[in-house]
Amino acid sequence: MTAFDDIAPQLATQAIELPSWAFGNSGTRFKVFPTPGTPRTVEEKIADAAMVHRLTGLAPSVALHIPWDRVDDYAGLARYAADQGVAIGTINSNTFQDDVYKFGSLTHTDPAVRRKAIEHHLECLEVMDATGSRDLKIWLADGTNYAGQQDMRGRQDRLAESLAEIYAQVGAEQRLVLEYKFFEPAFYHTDVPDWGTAYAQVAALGERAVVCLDTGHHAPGTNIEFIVMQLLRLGKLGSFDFNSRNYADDDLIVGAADPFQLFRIMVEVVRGWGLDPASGVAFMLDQCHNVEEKIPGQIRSVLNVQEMTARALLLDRASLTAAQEAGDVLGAHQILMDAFYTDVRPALAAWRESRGLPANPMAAFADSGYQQRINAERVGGTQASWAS
Ligand code: LRH
Ligand code: MN
Ligand code: MN
Repeated sequence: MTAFDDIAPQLATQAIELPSWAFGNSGTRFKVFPTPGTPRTVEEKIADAAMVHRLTGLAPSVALHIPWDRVDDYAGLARYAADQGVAIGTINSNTFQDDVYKFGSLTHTDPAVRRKAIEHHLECLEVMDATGSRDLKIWLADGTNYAGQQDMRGRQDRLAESLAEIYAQVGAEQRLVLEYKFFEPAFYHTDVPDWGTAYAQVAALGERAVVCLDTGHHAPGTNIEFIVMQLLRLGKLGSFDFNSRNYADDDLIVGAADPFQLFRIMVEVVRGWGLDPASGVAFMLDQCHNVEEKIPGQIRSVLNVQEMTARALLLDRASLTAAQEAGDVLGAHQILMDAFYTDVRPALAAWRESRGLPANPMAAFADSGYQQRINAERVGGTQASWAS
């Protein structure tokens, strides 16, 4: 078995991006439970994210969602973030809550609607120029509810044209990241439902167009680690939106519903050199904390990813390969499970301390008084505009 000291250098480079919207109030379509201390501004969301980073050393950047996080001065916002010790990360576009997009955005039959949607993405690119962000992430709610409602082929063609127009404006150091999801809000067909469609669309664009894999966006039973392997193999895994799901796009804490699945995903990430910063793979959370406290929810999430990454790095690859090549089915499986069942928590706690971080970031947050302070200071926090 590989020793913890051998994997520590790789763990030290791990970075997990936090979504600004995880800090806002959110809920289901039945109820949004407000919580004390909820950020009222994007600056306050960034301050909360920075607290997660201070306690874990794992979360050096924050993803924004436009227009939820729209401000007048993005360069100023980036400076504010830097002062807090974090950077602005991925910029997420949003064409899923305006009336005009009822029948689609980049796929719409009406050129005027497509134009509006394209312009929105160009605005996001301007935000990225001002904040120094690398990635423009696009998730589309586009789709239909009834067979025959629309011409699926035409929509796919218009999507390709719209994306090409956006991609033409993506800077040399920037990337376009296309996220897929198999259903919701559309329930008959979705225009970017799966990794194959996302791959086909980004492959047609060029090198700086890649795919985002949101772990909650697959049908039950899907072998997600296979998709991870394939996209890494094709050089097209741009990013993860990590979360947990029991049913559909639940957006629960990553590693909570199925820790073994997160382990299997991280095993394929390691196997495909996706942890190497040169791979360009961005590890992000895309979660909502509806009933639990939000900052501890984010701390728990990044720690879950770190723990499963450590276990995946501890996998004895040489023995696994030998067992695989010898046709030793149960031996190979056992080697994988040995890594999965390794309790890395004590080693991680000691390692954190050796790096000047709290051994137990959850306890450190509880002891910090931060939550009490923001509860007193922030009155009238806003709801994240996205409820599921
Ligand atoms: C869509 C999605 C996408 C959005 C986010 C709020 O379900 O996963 O990433 O940007 O939720
Ligand atoms: Mn997502
Ligand atoms: Mn989602």
